[in-house]
Amino acid sequence: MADQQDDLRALLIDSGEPTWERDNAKTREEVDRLDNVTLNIAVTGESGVGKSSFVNAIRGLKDTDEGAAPTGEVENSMVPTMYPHPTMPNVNLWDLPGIGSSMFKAETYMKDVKYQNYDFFIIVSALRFKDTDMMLANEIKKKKKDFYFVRTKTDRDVTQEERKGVREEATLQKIRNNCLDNLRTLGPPPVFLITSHNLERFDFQELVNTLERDLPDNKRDALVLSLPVYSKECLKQKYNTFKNAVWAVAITSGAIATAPVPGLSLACDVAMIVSFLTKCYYSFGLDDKTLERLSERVNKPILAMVRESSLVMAITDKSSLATKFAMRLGVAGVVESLCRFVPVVGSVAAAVLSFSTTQYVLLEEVEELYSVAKRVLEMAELN
Ligand SMILES: Nc1nc2c(ncn2[C@@H]2O[C@H](COP(=O)(O)OP(=O)(O)O)[C@@H](O)[C@H]2O)c(=O)[nH]1
Ligand SMILES: [Mg+2]
Repeated sequence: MADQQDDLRALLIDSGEPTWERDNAKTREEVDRLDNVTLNIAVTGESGVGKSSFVNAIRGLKDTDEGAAPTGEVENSMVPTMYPHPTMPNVNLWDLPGIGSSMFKAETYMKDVKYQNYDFFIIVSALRFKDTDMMLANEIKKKKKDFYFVRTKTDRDVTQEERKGVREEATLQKIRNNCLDNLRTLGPPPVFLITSHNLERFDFQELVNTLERDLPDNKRDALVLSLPVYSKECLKQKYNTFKNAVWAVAITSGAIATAPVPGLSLACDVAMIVSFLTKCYYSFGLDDKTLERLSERVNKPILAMVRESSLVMAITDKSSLATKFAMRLGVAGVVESLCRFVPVVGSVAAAVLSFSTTQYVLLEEVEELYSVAKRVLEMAELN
């Protein structure tokens, strides 16, 4: 990403406007992909294994929250239910019908659930490995789609085995080997032991890392930004994604500085910054709803601490955020207007100026949100 940024900068400085226009189209795509890419994740498996609980967990919701997938219910539908992400509407979780239900017909399941609509499948399994798990894995593979095998309710197994004096590591190893043995004919399949009741435990981070590696760039970013903040590592991944996107946002707003309308560049910069930072604020889990949920879960008063940050308060009240940035960028805006009087070289200089100002301001603000989010994790005692 840094190389890309340097290349674009060099192009800007050396080649003048025609190249600049072309590169701007490229960076525009980069900015758009944070907004416009859609990721559809299908969650499948037998009835009662914990599919709906998994869907809720990765949307950062408790089973009892408004909009959560109902859990502990008998499934009798053949229709996949879509659960859009509460704050990242481009990430959809699909709770597929349980394959243990009476309406299920093995031969038509994939067609009935419209398999072609999903980016990949998560097969959820619990307790014992079942024939249906294998059948599902085979069917998905036949359709040339990827699947990840998630063995959930691991917390229960660990507790039960501990009562018999078996250590956690040994229990995990036994479950893992059992899944791998059963799926062996499909090559080395990706198996992850998790509990939907606590994503920090076991292999959830490993699942995220694997998905990150497998997904194309645009889908990977959508996934990372949509996950709940359950650990420092996960927060850091989000922070890096935003930090890497800053140059694209800055360079796009820099292009607008070449427009021959005084004042336009400032207005566009501010709108873009407000939208970018608002996305960051939601992704870092700093909105009231998410914080209230976390406070309740860890039984600590976190919300008040977050409100001490003037940036967080400004984002909560969008109009004050716009004013804050209009003032900060205003000084640079004056210089941009002056540069425009010098043909070609002048407008390139204006673009570069706006690029660096915007980049500087954005990096500083993403950093502040990151530091607030880190303090939240510390208060919640999540590592
Ligand atoms: N201990 C524990 N219980 C779970 C876990 N995931 C789901 N459950 C429970 O298992 C039951 C069935 O879960 P549900 O998500 O409705 O299964 P579905 O039919 O596959 O959608 C519910 O009572 C859940 O609370 C988990 O990771 N750990
Ligand atoms: Mg369900």
